[in-house]
Amino acid sequence: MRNIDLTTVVMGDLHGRRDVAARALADLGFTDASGRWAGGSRTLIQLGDVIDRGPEGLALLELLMQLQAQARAAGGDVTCLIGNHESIAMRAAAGDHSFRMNWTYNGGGANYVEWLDGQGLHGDDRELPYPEEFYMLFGPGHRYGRWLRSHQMACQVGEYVVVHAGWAPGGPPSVAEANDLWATTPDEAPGFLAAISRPEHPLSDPSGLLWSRDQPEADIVAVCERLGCRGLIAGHTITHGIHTSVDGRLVQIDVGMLIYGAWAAVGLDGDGRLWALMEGRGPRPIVADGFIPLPAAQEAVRTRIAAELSAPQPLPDDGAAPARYPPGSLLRLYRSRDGGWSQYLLVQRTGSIYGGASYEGRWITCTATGWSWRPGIWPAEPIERFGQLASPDEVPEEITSGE
Ligand SMILES: [Mn+2]
Repeated sequence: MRNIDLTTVVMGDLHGRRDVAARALADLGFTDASGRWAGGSRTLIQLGDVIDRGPEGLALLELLMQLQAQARAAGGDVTCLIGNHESIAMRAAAGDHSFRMNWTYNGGGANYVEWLDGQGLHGDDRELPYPEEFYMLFGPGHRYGRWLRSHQMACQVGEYVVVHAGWAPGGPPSVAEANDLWATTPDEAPGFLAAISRPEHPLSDPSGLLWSRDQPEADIVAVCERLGCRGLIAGHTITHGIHTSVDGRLVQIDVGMLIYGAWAAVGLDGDGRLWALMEGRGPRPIVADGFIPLPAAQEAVRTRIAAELSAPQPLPDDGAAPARYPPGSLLRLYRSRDGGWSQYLLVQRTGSIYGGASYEGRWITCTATGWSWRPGIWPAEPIERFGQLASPDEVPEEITSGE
């Protein structure tokens, strides 16, 4: 890997795979045999989603914090961007119960288990909500939370803008503006929650920097023109390889390191040319739209997963009994310790989402202002893992029976 002089390397979603990250850093010459920064004046960019799902998200935070300090002392840098998973953790720390629930149902419990293990404790990540002390790891009073607040929303490298997920045409007009919006966001709740709840805030925009998926090509073209860049380098959506599209304007690098256990990244050489970097493979220049698959060992896994995703899902007919919770089941998905905020799902049918089974029905929320519901759909696996059958009298009858 060191035969090309790469001034900057961009790495995607690590999701708790400290093992994979450590191998990448060593293979790419960023660390020495003792794990210390050996990248000199080079820059490593991590584009978010360091925590959640995988087993060592907190250890990865520690590793990246240390490397960043060592890199800066050596004239290099480790630039970290916020991913949607970091944003969820910060919202959870700010006391947002909706996001405390959302976090668990999106892999946040892995950090909780890791945190318990670190103290020699055992626990069950289904014991919702977690202790306040755990959530506070990602608040402004803890060094993890403070460090996340020092991250950027996006950065520019050569002719490219690097961002976690994408960029809506109506989003911030520049990288600097996006970073300003984040830098001026108050640290403490409720100011934090009030600021990020504004529709223009990049932390929350569902089609924006942290959450965008499947952006139309015309939007990518418009955004690159607006930002004045050659293209976007982004992660967030697993592409099972490095995928370049829209005439080089979108380079997607979340290959799924969590699933495959192999690292991948892109690098820029001194002339601003982009290279695909993968574990066990020589660097390959990215010169045109196309797909660079993972090495052969991972390719077998990729083929299997692709086959599973494309296979017809053996779902029950609409209204038929799902695997575990039949229509009519009332599930309690989350309840705050004081009982003042809770979320239920009244199962009405099974369906399909993200290529897998799902539960559909009435999402019932109880807040300080009362009860409300909306239709919703969620993957079956986390519902079955974290949801618990509730007694019908936990929810007012007009909410479960009304039109
Ligand atoms: Mn993401």
